[in-house]
Amino acid sequence: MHDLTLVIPAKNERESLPGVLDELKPFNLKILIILEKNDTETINSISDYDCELVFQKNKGYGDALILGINNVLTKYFCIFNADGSFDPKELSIMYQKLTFNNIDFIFGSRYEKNCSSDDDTLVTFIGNFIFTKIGKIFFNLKITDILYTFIMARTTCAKKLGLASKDFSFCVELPIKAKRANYKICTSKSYERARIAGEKKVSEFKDGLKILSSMIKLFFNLKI
Ligand SMILES: Nc1nc2c(ncn2[C@@H]2O[C@H](COP(=O)(O)OP(=O)(O)OP(=O)(O)O)[C@@H](O)[C@H]2O)c(=O)[nH]1
Ligand SMILES: [Mg+2]
Repeated sequence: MHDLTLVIPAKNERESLPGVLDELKPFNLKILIILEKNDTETINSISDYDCELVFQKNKGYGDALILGINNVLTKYFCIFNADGSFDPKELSIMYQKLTFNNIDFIFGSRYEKNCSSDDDTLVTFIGNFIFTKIGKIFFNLKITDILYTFIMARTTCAKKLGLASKDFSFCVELPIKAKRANYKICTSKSYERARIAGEKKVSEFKDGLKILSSMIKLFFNLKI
């Protein structure tokens, strides 16, 4: 996986990120951590690790991911969380599927057969179900877990999507735009672990409303 870069957005993850990087060491991947310059606790917690830090000029999850993707120099990248919820063992399965079948975007899923999540709440489960259904009905998206955002992709394709969401609307903007651009999409089974420590950054209702509003704008081709 020499041509794969991990894009890791991080916000106040001093308790989790060092453990995530320890677990990733044997895979010897290029790693970009995208965070705010004033997040000194997270920055100090990883000062001994071999990874590149990319500092945000703005704030937000989507802002971090867009900046990260724009800084990727390898053929492929994968969005990877800083909280320990993604299992690095799944990377090689996704990578093989992506390269062998010439896929452009592969979306991890917690809701296919033999998949699960230790991190889901009832609200996130129901929210995700509804947003995934909206994706299917209104955007003809055949993915099974729209909000998970464990995505491995061909870098050139992602850079062409014109992604603009600064917030968690990124989770729906990317798959919708990838589908509209006719890229080759598939899913990969995943098991989401609980975050190692620290606080969840998603505010279920506030971010849920923002995501819904972005989906409506995307449906009507309005600027988000
Ligand atoms: N740079 C940056 N990273 C963020 C921001 N919000 C979230 N993240 C990171 O994005 C990843 C996903 O955020 P989480 O808080 O884990 O979201 P979640 O998986 O829905 O919530 P949990 O149930 O707590 O796992 C984590 O690595 C966060 O540190 C942000 O505003 N800026
Ligand atoms: Mg998480």
